[in-house]
Amino acid sequence: MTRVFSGIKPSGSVHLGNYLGALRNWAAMQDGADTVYCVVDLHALTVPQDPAELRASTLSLAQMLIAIGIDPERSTLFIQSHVSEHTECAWLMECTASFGELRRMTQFKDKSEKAKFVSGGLFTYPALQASDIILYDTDQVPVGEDQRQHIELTRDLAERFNNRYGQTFVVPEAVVPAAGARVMDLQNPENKMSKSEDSPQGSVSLLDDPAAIEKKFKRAVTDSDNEVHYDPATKPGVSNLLSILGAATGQSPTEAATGIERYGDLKVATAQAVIELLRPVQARYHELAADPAETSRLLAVGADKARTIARATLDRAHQNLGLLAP
Ligand code: ATP
Ligand code: LTN
Repeated sequence: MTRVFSGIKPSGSVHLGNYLGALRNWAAMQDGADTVYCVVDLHALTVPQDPAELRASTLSLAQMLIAIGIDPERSTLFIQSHVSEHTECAWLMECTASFGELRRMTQFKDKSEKAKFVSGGLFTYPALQASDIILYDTDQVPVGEDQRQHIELTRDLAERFNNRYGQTFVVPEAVVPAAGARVMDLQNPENKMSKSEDSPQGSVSLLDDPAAIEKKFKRAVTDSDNEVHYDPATKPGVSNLLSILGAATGQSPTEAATGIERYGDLKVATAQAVIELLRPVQARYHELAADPAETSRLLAVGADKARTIARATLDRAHQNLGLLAP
């Protein structure tokens, strides 16, 4: 059976880009594949975190994943720091990656240019991500467009390790959705919608209430030529709205434009589609948030399942590397 793995950071509130670009696909892939999903809390540590906030957002993100349809009975759902094999394997991947390769990662370049403090972890982050993936003999990794380069690196590292030490890791591939793979910020449509960027008006949280969603779409930045058509290069704002409307209603962005003539109508139609898309997710989330002990229990079961798989892979890697067995 195909093994699927993906991860998401507890670095802020989950937004529409996360949902359309990745999470919706995570839920859909449960039919017909063996799915493993992880809240990658260690990845959030590349920048300083407030301890109480990190703890709360890790639990709340796990509840959000269940709310969007990840079924802890069918999928293995766990928290990265509960399975220490991830950091152990990260060292093996750091020693497999070259300095030049890590330096070429665009996420590192973007984030390090903006940050006041650039941690070593921000640089080696893709080695930890590669470990997350290869520990589970992963075939497919559902992610948004921005993660393609990290999955390419993971493939290169797995292949290099296998060439040096013999067949050890499965070489994974990225699965990027046709629609919604890169949702842009509503205020700065040249930038992707992001959890950790400070752009509350540009980012639609999955927990925003209908009034807030409507307001954000009504204020979305467009352009001055008043023509509703899809052309991301010259009309980034309008094209982003069409992509969102299309992804929310199961159409291509061009199809979504049919019959809409005014920007105001496009904004209202997109807001309505998003409100309807999120309504059931929000209802389920609020139910789950009322019972944190049950979520913790489910996550402990998930961590046990994950550890069994990860340990076997790491033991195989140690053996092939020539590390002396204890
Ligand atoms: P941060 O802003 O803190 O880097 P993020 O919003 O990019 O966070 P992640 O936890 O890094 O979120 O990503 C979780 C998943 O969501 C990944 O698969 C990523 O590709 C996808 N994703 C993130 N932002 C977008 C976006 N704007 N459009 C589509 N997919 C996205
Ligand atoms: N780097 C990713 C999050 C992430 C991930 C993973 C995604 C960490 N480990 C493993 C897929 C598979 C991000 O910034 N979105």
